[in-house]
Amino acid sequence: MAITSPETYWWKPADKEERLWITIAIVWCLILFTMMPLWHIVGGQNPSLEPLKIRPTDYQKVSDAFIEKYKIGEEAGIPVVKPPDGADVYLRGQMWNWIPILELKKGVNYKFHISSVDLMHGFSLMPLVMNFQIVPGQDNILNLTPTSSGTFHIICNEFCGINHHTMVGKIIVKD
Ligand SMILES: [Cu+2]
Repeated sequence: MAITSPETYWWKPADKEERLWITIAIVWCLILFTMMPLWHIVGGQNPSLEPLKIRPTDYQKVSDAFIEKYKIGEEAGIPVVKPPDGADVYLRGQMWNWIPILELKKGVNYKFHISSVDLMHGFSLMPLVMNFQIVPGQDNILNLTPTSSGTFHIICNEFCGINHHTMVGKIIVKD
């Protein structure tokens, strides 16, 4: 008994529908590929981020001074701070808190500084899902204008140790 090869089809040209779908897939890939850099320019979604270098110990001092200056109360041991309109706001990430709790006014522009004084944290503003990586030594500056009132939570989305899951901060926006 002779060994015979099974019948194969690879040398037969692809049929019409197959060629059509391959073309659609390639065109779609090219559209998405073009949109990536294009959206960066025309999408208007880029954060006003200007990172500056700052030593964690200095950030600790600057943010402590900010808290002391504008503190209006305390909630579960975390200071509540109400900065004046247009002020520089200092938010500090540290194991395992976002300090302080901020009370802001709707429609007012604030210059946010966000940094960490120990290790890397992830700033995730809920429920808006704005995400920024917070690295010690980097002062992340964000020009932020709250457009709706309410209570917003900040979740740490970068694993930072045993109590990472409890690292929840708060921003209160009033009319
Ligand atoms: Cu964290």
